[in-house]
Order: sequence, then C-alpha cells, then structure tokens
Amino acid sequence: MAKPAAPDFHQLESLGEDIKRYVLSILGNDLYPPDPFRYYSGLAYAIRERLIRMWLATQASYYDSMSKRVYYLSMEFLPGRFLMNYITNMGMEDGCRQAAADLGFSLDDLAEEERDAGLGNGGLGRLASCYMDSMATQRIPGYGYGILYDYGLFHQRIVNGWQEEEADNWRRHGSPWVIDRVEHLYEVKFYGRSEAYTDPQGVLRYRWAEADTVMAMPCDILIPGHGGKHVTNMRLWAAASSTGFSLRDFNQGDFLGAMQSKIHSENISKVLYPNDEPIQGKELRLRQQYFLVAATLRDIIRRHKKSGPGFDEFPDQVAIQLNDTHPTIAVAELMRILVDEEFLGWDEAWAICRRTFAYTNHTVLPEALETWPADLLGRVLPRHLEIIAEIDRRFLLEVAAAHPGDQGRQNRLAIIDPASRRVRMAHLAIVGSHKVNGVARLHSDILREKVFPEFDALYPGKFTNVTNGITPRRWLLQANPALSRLITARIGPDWTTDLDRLAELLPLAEDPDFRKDWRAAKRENKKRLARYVLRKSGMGINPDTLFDVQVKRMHEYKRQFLNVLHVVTLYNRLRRDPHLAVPPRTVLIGGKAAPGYFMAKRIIRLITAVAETVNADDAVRSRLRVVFLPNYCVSQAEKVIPAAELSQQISTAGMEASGTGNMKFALNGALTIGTLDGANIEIMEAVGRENIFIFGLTAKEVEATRAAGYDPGRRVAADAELAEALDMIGRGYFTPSEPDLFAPILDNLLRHGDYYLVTADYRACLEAQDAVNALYLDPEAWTAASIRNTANMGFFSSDRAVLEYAKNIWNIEPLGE
Ligand code: NBY
Repeated sequence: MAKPAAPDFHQLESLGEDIKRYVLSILGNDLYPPDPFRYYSGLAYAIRERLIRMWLATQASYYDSMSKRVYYLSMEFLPGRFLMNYITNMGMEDGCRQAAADLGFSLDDLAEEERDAGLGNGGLGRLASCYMDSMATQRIPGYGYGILYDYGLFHQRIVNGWQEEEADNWRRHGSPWVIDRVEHLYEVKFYGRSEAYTDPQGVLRYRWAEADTVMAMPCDILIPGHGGKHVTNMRLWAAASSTGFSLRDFNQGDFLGAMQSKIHSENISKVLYPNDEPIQGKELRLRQQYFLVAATLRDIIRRHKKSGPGFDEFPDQVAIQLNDTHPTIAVAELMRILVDEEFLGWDEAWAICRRTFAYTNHTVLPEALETWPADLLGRVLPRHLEIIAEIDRRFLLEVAAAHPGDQGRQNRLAIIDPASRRVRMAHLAIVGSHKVNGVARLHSDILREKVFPEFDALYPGKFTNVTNGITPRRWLLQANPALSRLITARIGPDWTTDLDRLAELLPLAEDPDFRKDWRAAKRENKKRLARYVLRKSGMGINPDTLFDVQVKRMHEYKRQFLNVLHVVTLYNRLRRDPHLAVPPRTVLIGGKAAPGYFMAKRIIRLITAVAETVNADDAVRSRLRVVFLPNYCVSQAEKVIPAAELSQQISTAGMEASGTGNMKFALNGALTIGTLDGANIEIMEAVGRENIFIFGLTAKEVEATRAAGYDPGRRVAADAELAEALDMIGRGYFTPSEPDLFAPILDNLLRHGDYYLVTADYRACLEAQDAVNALYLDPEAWTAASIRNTANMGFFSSDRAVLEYAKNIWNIEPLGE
C-alpha cells in the first residue's frame, strides 16, 4: 500500500484565529486590552496543538519499528524557554511573525513573556536538554525522564552588591508546554521494612512491607527535532499524595496531622536542590532520587511488557543512561523488581542490569562525589540497602579473586565504605553499568588514570569518552539570527543539522567583505545586549568596546577571582597611564552561587564592589567598565553569548570536567582565553592554536605543583602587580566602609595554600590578555580568527555526541526517514 502523504500539521493560515480562540477559551480572558502575556499564552497553545499532532505520529512510528529505546535519566533538565525553540525547529517562524504582527505584537516581545524552565543547576542539566534536542533531530528513539519541580533553581537578585535568592515559582501562571497525564499514576513506596517469606515452592523471597506510598504523575513536555518531522518527549514526574490525606489520622480527629502527611508526600517534587554540599545528607533529596527512578522504571517496564518480549530481551530493547550518579539507585531498584517481583534468579537479573545501564560522570571534585549514609538509605529504602549490600558482597568476591589478600583494595573499591558506612554511588554506578564515560577527553583520561584506576584495571574497556556537545539550533540558529542569516546566505541552511558544514566558511575568513558583514552581525548582537543591560540594570555599556564575558556558576575552581585580578590590574595600569594602548573593554560576569557556598557569595560581592569603584572612576570610564549580570540563566545566555568577543574559560586545569559554555561562545565567534582544561583542549585542537589564547599550568603541572607544596607567598612577593591587586582587595580599597570584607578570600589564597592556584596562573593570564589586546587592535585579524572559530566548531554539535552514545554505548540505530 502506498504511504499516505505526510499531513501538514503546521497549518499557519488559521494561526491568528487560533490564538484568539485560545485566549478566550483556554485562558478565559478577554482579547482586550491586548495583554502580551495573554497573547504569548494563546500563541503557545496554538503551537502546542500542532506539536501534539506531530508527536502522535512519531509515537506510531516508534511502535511500528519496535526499535530499541534509550531512557535518559536525569535529576535535572535545563530547557530554558520553549516558544522560539518550537517555532524554529518546526520552521514556523515566518508564519508566527506575521500572526503576531497582525495582532499588534512583535514575536520577540511575546517570547520575552515566557518564564524559563530552570529545572537544573548548570552544565549538567543544560547538557541533558541539548541531548533531547539532538535525539529528536537525529531520530534516535528515546525519552528524557526527570522531575517536574514546582520551583526551579532560585532566582538571583543583587541587593547592595550581595546575592539574594528568591523562589522560582516558574509555573505560577501555568505552563502551556506541560501536558499532565493524570490517567497514568504510579505508586512509589518509601520507608517500611524488608520482609522475608517463603513462596509456595519453598523458595525464600523478600518483599517490601508497611511502606508509605506517594503517587507519581507523569507530565510530558514535547521536544520537536529540527525540521519538525520527529517529536520526542521528556517525561517529568510530579508527586501527589496517595489518599488526599490519611483517613486513619482523620478519623482520630487529627486533621492537621493528616494534612501533614499529604504535604510530606507532595514535598517530593517541590523544589530543585541547588548543588550545595550539605545536599548529601538530605533525606528529601534521596526521596526525590528514588521517586524519579521508581516511577521511571515502572513506566519502562510497562512499555516493555506491552511490546511483548520477556526479560531476557530487556537490554536489547532498553538502554538506560544515568546522568551522573543522581539516579543510580536505579541499579538497586531494577534488581529489586527483577528478583523480588518478577522472580528472576540473582545472576540472571544482574546480567540484565549491567547490560542495561550506562553511567556518565560529570565531576572529579572529591567533595562532589555522591555518598549516602547507609543507615539513612536503609531507613528510606530498606530493601534497597539489602540489595546494595548483596551486590557489594558479590563484587568484593570478584575483587578478592583478582587480587587475593589485598584487603586495602577491597576497602577502596567497596560500594559501602567499611570505614564510614557510606554508600558510594559512583561505585554502584560503575559496577552496575556496562559503560562509564567522562565528558571530555582529558576528563575521561583523569577518570581512568587518577579517580578510578582500580576499576579500570578490573573492567578493561568499560571506561570510555564522549566529549560533550551543544545543540546548534538553540545556540546559533535561534540565539544568533544575525550570524545565522549570514552563514546561511553563504553556505546554505544544512549546517543546522550537519555542523561540520561550517568548515565551508573557512576560506571566507580571507574575504574582507565577508569579514565586514561578520563584524556587523556581531555589532548588532552587542547592541542588543547593551539594550538588555540597560533595561535590566539601568547601566549603559558601549558596543564599541571589547566584550569580555565570563558566565557560569560561581565556584572557586572556575576562578572568577582570577578574572577579577585581571580587572583590578588593568584598572591600575589605566590609572597610571590613561593613554595605555589597549582597547576599551567591558567585562561582563554572571553566575549564581549555591546559597550555602560562603566563598562563592563573597566573590560575587567582590565583583560588584570592583564594578562600583571602577565604573565611578572618571579617569578610566571610557576605557573599562565592569558589569555583574544578575540571574544568569538560559534565556540570558541566549542574549549574552552571541554578543561576546572574548570567552573566559579559566578553571584550574584538571577541575572542569568539560564545560559547554566554552563551546557556545566559540560557535558564536568569540575567541577563548582559557586554560588547558576540559573541552578547552579539544576546542584548541579544532580552532587552531593561533585562534585561541591558552595560558597557565596544565593538569599534570597542577598536580606536580600541589605535590611539591606550592607557596603562594613567594609568588606574590615576586610580582609587584599581583601584590598590589591583592593588597587593594585585602585592605578594603573597593569597600572602604567594610575594609575586612574580603579577608576570607585573601586568607584562602595566602594562608591556606591557594588550592586553586590563582596566584600561580596570574602572570600567564595577564600575558594572555596582552595578546588579546594586541589582536583586538587589529580588527581584520581578530575577525578572521573569529570566523575560524565558528567554522571549526562542527565537532562540538550535540548531534555528534548523541550519535556517539547511540553507537558506542546504547547500541541503537537512528530511525530512518
Ligand atoms: O557538567 C558540569 C561540569 O562541571 C561541566 O564541566 C560539564 O561540562 C557539565 C556537563 O557535562 N557539572 C554540573 O553541571 N553539575 C551540576 O550541575 C550538579 C548538580 C547537582 C549536584 C552536583 C552537580 N548535586 O550534587 O546534586
């Protein structure tokens, strides 16, 4: 039978009427006065309807193909805004612009009405969202699974120079993108006890008794691939109490007690944890993790059973990717289901588990490796602790067989640390997976050689690398229309799904006309950002200065402090010599500090203090400005990154697993100043050593420097400019009314050994900045380097990354057309 012609789901002729109808019928609002939020919502519902139709068609093709699917389990997704992403990926931009204009709005203004979905902390969550986009675009059958937090990452305000946190109630006015599936509730258990019993065949078995239950409701967010032919979805779980309230308590007259237990269960999906350190003892966080895992596995198994095959074929149908250790309790949960509920033998169940799971590690910071006290885990998930102990017992027999008599090795590798009685989630993830990957080549090498060498020896070939990637749809096509238009005009539109095609721009770096157009596009973006900064902070910045940007979470290892030292030094040089031959600069810094991270918050205060002083100083005002951008988030990144000319990626080498901001900037034609850390190394190899400013110690040198007992005092004594900058900060030059404000930062550096080696890399950083200045004074050379950056970034597409996962880890073929 001939295939029916693909239906046209877009139907843009009726869009204007649809929008009005939705404003009336779904939102129950008047069309007048024409409120932008109402019209944004109306447009969103009109898009949503078209999307749902396409998604239903995609689902049908999944079932037809019976293909293996990947389930990407992540406690965090950071999609940002949806509207423009849907519109660009579905190719509806012209129609939507017209419809908005007919209603008296600009599409861009309507798009600004949307609140970001900020259900993640930073790189890890954003990576998950880029991978969703690429899986949909590359037709890799898969789903994202996560939690629908009522409150995303806190909103940051700057008050008197300090960070203040506000709740991010992102769905206060509803969200058109979230589709509640009230018909598919699952029960999730907590607490209670593990109970042994003998089945009718006389076999000893275990069940989970006297547990509390919470209901998990699936909420879907649709993810259209580019070109709009394939739509996948993210299934996010929301918690609901199982009974409304406990009837037993109510009957005893304890209404408030009954309500309490209802609130207790609904708390589970209330709020995303910021990646503070104290998170690891938090019972609610553990309950969140299990909630995600239990509901997701139920859903996966339901789908598996519906499609027919038995459990021996489970790993041929299902791949589960653990986005860091946060969902690792899934290993124990799948074992529990297979052994306790499906009655498989332990060995059979274990083989299935290992073939199903794979684990991505995103950090080597020892303090960030997740562990849970065994007694806490055993109280919340009693049966799981038993299962983990049994996995551990069998695993340690394996270790003992490979290294007889080596008790030290057993202790080091044990899943449950015998000394601290803490469950090491990374060990459970490694033992329970068939592949473990790092997120950039250097990071994967460090995992294998430094962090988990004994696991690598035990399991040759298990450790692998997939360098991170970013979606070119959001991060170039959508965020940077000016540059995208220019690129498409020269090389056609196919780069959006085949990013290597950008290499066709390389010869154009030699073309003065093209360079002129390139500069004009960049300038348009800089003006757009200047308007944004003016709107948000009342501060004017000059688009004819060098835009030097560092935006990312605030962390000591990312060394925003090193950036500040450069700013202070530049300030001192300009005060001494107002005619210094350097280009005028605007330094923009943004990022959130975890609420409990004292030092990171202090560094924000330092940045705002330096900004106040510098910006008020008439002697340098046309040469140097410093801006702290409050509330860095995905939608802000979309404005900042296309306007950046210099991208600061200056972490202590060996500490930033990969970075993905670094990729977004280079793709948008910013030149990187950075260390040989994470993916910076691969970016350098791609764009060419002469088109990037690399400085500082390598990861190996960092290790050696620390091992030799680094003495920051000597370094400072030998460097007058460094000593001067530190002295000003330490003496309260920037905060005269509170001279001791930054003493803790200086103490860290000078009395506690400068762990992040800021002073060690200071001079090299300044020399690299001298090279930046020299090149920027030659606009033609700078522009050529900028073009070469963009042209060489093809490798960093998340399309390449997910195809690598599909081939090397998931064993999944993309679906055909
Ligand atoms: O993951 C980041 C890495 O720092 C970065 O180098 C890498 O590019 C990116 C993607 O692979 N890690 C990250 O963003 N981590 C978190 O956001 C995070 C979130 C929660 C917790 C810890 C870390 N937690 O303990 O709950």
